Amino acid sequence: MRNLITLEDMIIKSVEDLDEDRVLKLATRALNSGMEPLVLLDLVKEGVKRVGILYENQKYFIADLIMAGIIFKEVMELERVKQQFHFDDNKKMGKMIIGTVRGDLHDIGKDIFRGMMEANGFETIDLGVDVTKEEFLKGTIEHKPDIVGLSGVLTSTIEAMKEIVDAFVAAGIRRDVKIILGGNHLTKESCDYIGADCFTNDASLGVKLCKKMLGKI
Ligand code: B12
Repeated sequence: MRNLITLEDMIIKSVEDLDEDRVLKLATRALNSGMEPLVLLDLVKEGVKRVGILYENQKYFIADLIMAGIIFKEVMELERVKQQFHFDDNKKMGKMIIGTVRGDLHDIGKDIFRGMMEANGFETIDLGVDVTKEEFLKGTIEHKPDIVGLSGVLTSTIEAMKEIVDAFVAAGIRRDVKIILGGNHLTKESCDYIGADCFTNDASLGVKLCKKMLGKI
């Protein structure tokens, strides 16, 4: 147990230090010794959160944020982590369309949530990043999803998310879909302001909320 705690701390610290090689070595060692991929991703998330704080405090710069993003994506590419996201080919839970909203290029959290939805039997359509209200409307009319997922981490995405929900209301399709928001900055108040059905900053909880909204649990 003592060793496991040490390994967890080392993973967080090596992400914080942006030591790419060490992160990948430690992550591989952790997975080989039985760590759940989702636990590993939470540790990496904690590490990049620290990178974000160092950036805010001007100890790190934009190149360091880029590096944190690269490291996160490399961990997501490790075979055992990828397997976590692709075990259910029988997509009958429902259909979701998802994207990171206008003005925001952060896609790591979106990709994790999309992967977890797929692993839980949802068919997903990913519109990518910096997605406008017009693109969400077009995609929704074309694919007829049960759920629309709006992702964003920048504070400014509150307005972009509201624009999208307002566009759905104006087009008369708001009641045809459930809308879930994801991002660390979201609160109950912002969710109510945006007019979505629910929000979360935890991808696992997001999957549960989607199942609940469709009456699958
Ligand atoms: C990596 C990173 C980047 C990378 C992104 C790479 C990529 N491909 O995504 C790059 C370098 C591009 C980047 C750019 C910028 N970034 Co940046 N970035 C980060 C950093 C360090 C990590 C983000 C991340 O991936 N976290 C890990 C993921 C797993 O967490 P997550 O996104 O929250 O996702 C989880 C949940 O929210 C949820 N979830 C996510 N989406 C969805 C969707 C649904 C539907 C559901 C249900 C759930 C869900 O599930 C996920 C797993 O649990 C954060 C720091 C931080 N604290 O997050 C800053 C941070 C987000 N960035 C920040 C800033 C300021 C910027 C820039 C403006 C910097 C600049 N001056 O250019 C630009 C903006 C570019 C743009 N237009 O988007 C600020 C945002 C401040 C704010 N309040 O708005 C942060 C918080 C750093 C800081 N502390 O200052 N960034």
